[in-house]
Amino acid sequence: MVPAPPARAEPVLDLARLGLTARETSSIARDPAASLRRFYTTALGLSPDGTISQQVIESRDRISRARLRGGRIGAVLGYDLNDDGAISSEEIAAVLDTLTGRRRADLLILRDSGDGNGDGRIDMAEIRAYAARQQRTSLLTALSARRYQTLLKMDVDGDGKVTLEEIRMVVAAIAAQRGKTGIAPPTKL
Ligand SMILES: [Ca+2]
Ligand SMILES: [Ca+2]
Repeated sequence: MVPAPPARAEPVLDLARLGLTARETSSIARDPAASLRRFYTTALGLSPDGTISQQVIESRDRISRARLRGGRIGAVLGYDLNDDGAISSEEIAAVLDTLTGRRRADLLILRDSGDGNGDGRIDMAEIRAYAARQQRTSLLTALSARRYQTLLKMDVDGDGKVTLEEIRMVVAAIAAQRGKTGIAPPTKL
């Protein structure tokens, strides 16, 4: 007796088990193709083959936060005119009049909040504390974090990783549920 060939049909996907919120589901159902493109772009922005996990997201988040922090520390050190590793009030005064717009606003914030111990100089520890404070007020993190959380729910096989194929399956299942079809398979990477 010849064994039956393995089924080629897409495995039945229990959408309810994934725990997507009604809001997430209807947002995907509204325009599945656009959602899929957005999810792929997000996933591929996090890892070269688009496979993501909590660990991948945390690691990428640490890297991008360090890069931002480094950029802010570097910008502040650009005001260290005598290269002694600290910013004095004289240095701030000298630089302030050359700046406009956002950079001027940032320097004013540094001037008014940067000197933690009140000794008239903003030293390296204070510059780092300033950069960390600035980072906490960033909006970008909260926005992308929400999309990452949506993607992490698409772990169809429950192995802790979400692949592009799993994302496609979930979006296709939601689209099919709402009577929309024609979700393209992922293109070869
Ligand atoms: Ca100080
Ligand atoms: Ca998985």
